[in-house]
Amino acid sequence: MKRTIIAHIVALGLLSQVNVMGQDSPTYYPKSVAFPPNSTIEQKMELASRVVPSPQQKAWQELEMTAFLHFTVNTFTDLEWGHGTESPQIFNPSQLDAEQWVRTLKEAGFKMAILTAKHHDGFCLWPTKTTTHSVASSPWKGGKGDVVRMLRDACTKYGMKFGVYLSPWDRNAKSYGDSPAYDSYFMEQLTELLTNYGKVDEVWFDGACGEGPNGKKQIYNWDAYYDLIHKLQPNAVVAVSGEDVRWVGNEHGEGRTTEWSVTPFAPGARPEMVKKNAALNIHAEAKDLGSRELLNKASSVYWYPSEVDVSIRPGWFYHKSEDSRVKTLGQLANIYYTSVGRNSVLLLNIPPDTRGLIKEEDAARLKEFGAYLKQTFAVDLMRKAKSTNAKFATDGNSATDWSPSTLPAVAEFSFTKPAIANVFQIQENIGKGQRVEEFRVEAFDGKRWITIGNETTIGYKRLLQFPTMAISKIKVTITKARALPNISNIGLFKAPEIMSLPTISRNKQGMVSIAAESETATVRYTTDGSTPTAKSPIYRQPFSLAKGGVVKARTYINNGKDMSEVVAEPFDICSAKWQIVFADSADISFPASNAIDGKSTTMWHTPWEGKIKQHPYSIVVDMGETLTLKGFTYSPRVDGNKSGTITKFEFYTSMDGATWQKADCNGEFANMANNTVKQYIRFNQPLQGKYFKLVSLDDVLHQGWVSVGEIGVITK
Ligand code: FUL
Repeated sequence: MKRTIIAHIVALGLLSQVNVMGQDSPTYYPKSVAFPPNSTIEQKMELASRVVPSPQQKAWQELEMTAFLHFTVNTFTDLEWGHGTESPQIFNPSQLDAEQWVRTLKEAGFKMAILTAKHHDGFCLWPTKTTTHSVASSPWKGGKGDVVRMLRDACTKYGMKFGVYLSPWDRNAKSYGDSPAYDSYFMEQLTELLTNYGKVDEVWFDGACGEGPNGKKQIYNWDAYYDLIHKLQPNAVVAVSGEDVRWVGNEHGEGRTTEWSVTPFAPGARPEMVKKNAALNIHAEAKDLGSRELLNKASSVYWYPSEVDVSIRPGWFYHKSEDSRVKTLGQLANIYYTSVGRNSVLLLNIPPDTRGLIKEEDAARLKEFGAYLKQTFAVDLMRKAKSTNAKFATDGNSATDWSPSTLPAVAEFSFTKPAIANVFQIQENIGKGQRVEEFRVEAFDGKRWITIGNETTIGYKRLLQFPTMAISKIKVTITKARALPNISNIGLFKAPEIMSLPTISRNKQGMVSIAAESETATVRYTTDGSTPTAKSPIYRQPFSLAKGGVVKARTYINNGKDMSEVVAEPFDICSAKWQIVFADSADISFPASNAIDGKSTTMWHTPWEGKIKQHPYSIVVDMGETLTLKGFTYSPRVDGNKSGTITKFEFYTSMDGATWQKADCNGEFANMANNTVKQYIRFNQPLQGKYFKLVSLDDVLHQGWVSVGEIGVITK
């Protein structure tokens, strides 16, 4: 409250200063500002433009790349969320080497390592005095080990920043749910971590809790937690359920294209902040966290920057079954552009395995990723550019420190020798706030101006990828800002192009999309069965193929010099006219309609908890027209989990949905246990029907229930 009153007074003072003097005042608001009552939107924008990061938030932002290490009993039980009942006996890494973790991370360019000192299962990776549920009760190093200490020492040795993840939700602690008792247990754990291990740079409080409506209800004393951290580690940032660093809102590695660090989204988990956000109807996942409309409704804004947390594998913890699903270089590069390149800090998780080592596959990929970044950003081509408009840079000839005095503001540069580039970089001086709301980048290829980006926010860093081109002039126009902006850097780079296979998909309406992992690659395709060549059409936007056909595509990089293999995707009739007539049952999150929605990532899943019915399960689809079926297709779920995947089945068609003919075919999806891929089942005799019915008889894990990614028909 005290802080709010002071901010009001300061804010009013600033407003009169600006009005009277009509000039730029150097007043800044570290972390937040409250708007005086009845402020106009212009006054709010002016104040918001002067909110700046705390010194630790600024230092954190400049790290750009940080790493997560998810490691605990889950590593040994193959689970993502432990139950809290695991025996400490199972924790026994055979070769744990925290120096291997830190060396691997450092070589790839990471600046901080954050360890799950305690995940939701409550097992502590350090010999805490608060519980016996820790490494001290494990056989590892005869109960004398301390993973936190080993990581701390390795970080010190290699000059890496160090952070701790301590899960507030604790499935093991007896006191969990008895709020004051658990608060003191939790704070004792925090105290140990924040006093016995030297400097801690980030404290990560997860917001997750899976207790459900009948679970334990713990009311956390956030005020006390935050105070304790400020006292013990005043330079640490507190993330997610903390007041310094905001969760981006997803776990797949994607920051918003419009990503505001100055936002009405109130930081942390204190009840008054939660209330403020509820009143504005905003949450971490909200699309808009900084528009003028939102600011107009808000009473304060905060410096609350985004952190993008994502795992290098599908899961957060190590699972042997995911060794072949380590993200590709193309995927990691994309994550970099959509996190660091979108005004966020990347927090990439690399989970150590049961040996206590970063697995060879992950280490090799990190090495490639580090080399890719090094090569990309080694030479800033902008250093060779000349500014062609005097109004631009302060030293007349560089791409740094541009503080225009009016808007729109244009900065134009020319190159004596064309610059071959595919990545554009722009940064605001966040020491003076985040201000730009709209900007445009155009490049002259010797013949015409080509728009590289028509974008919104910049913030600490914005990267734009574009197909490799020879640039003789480049122009940046800032069209809209909360206040006159301060650009600290403009850069231009040539990233090595990454070869990747195209992925071809078709939606329910029959529109085909083709994607390459790398935005700088060119995709060429055919629909007539021929092999795509350098003369085939370039894929630019989705096209219709409702009645089916074969799409063949390949990617080209390095100006067409290198090409990928051909990927072919056969499509039959699309499911635009289809409707579910009947499905035995479905979990509320996995409705039967997901089986015919054209999306392989969604699924129909029948209930799996409590007393459930066993096979057969059936699903009946009305195709909206009479077709002659030569077979059908079954796509299993694609999330890596095989549960519910059908192995034995029957298939029927019907003209009226009442009398059914059974298809004459092999009733087994073969080898599903080892290779869960799309199945093409052909009938010995074609069958007519307006309806079809798939009946399950068994599933791969013999659990008795069913999951279906997608069902299709074969008419060709
Ligand atoms: C989530 C947790 O539930 C996951 O297990 C993981 O730790 C991730 C970083 O946060 O909310």
